Amino acid sequence: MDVQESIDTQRLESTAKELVVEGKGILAADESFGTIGKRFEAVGIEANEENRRAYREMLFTTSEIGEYLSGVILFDETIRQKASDGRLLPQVLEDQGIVPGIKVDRSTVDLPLSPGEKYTQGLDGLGDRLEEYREMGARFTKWRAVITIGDGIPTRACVESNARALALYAAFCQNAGLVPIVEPEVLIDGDHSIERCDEVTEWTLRTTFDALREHKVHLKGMLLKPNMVISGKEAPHQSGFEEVARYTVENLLRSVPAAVPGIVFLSGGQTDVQASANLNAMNQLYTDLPWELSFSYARALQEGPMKTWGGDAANAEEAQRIFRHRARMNSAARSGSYSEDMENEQAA
Ligand code: 5MM
Repeated sequence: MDVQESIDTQRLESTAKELVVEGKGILAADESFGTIGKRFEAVGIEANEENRRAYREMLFTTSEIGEYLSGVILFDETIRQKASDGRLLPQVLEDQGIVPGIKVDRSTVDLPLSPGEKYTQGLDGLGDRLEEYREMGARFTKWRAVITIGDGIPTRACVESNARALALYAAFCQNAGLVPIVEPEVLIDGDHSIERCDEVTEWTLRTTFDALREHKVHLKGMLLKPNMVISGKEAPHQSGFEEVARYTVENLLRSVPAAVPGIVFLSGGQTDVQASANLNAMNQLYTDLPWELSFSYARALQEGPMKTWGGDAANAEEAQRIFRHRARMNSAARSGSYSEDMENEQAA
């Protein structure tokens, strides 16, 4: 039997399309214990289970948020938690018209014998975990690989081992009827130029798609979550929106098959306004692309609301207003209709 006949390709394709529907994008709320702990600590929130639950309930119950978000990526703890009214958090999302998804990697470890490089683990037992998540209402998944630019790195060992893991993950997910979001992130950390980021991103994407094809992944039933092609955070020359947009889209045109329905960027340490402006520039400059260009931001959607909420229920309404505004800005960026004036509307 043809492998494509053994999986429900139609269901995968329609979920993938739903996630990149016009005007909507994805919220990544899948920070693991360590990551959310660091983000909470930075704004003075105590990292405990109740605060993580209350914070995510605050985000997910924001009114009108389903107009701007198609999906939310959850963490294992979150998919099992309930809102104050007793509904499970995935149900809260469904009630907002948002598709629940789940991060299924088990974070990065140091790549052995490769100083400065990471490998993402989590393939063992993945098939069983996917069955459980599907029963809990998840319809899509995410796995993040990390590629670091530095002196003599990335190595071929790092790029190829992570690409292989991403492809195996995607194959497991499609086999379980879940749409995989494949996230190979080339980090913004460092003083490298945009040209170096371009080169490493193309190598990473080409290697990842070679592996996806080898594992017979149905490209129409997956999404890609890449970094934008951008100057290193410490680079002396910082590229503007138009340069980032052109480098990124030209790179994707060379590296990503047209069969992939959508590309949902990570924000990777950009400011929230920068992430909106860069996405907007891409959609303004390029209007006839084979895939949708959308967002799957964590920090660039959450920075403002998390700081304002600060662990105090009294601030929830204001935090939700800021969150709704940020989601609306990125929704506008999807069609190239975002502008600085729109940012100022909030301040007024
Ligand atoms: C790169 O991180 C992903 C996108 O977030 P940004 O928009 O902030 O770059 C994000 O989904 C990330 O994978 C999660 O926050 C989980 O990270 P950890 O390291 O906790 O698994």
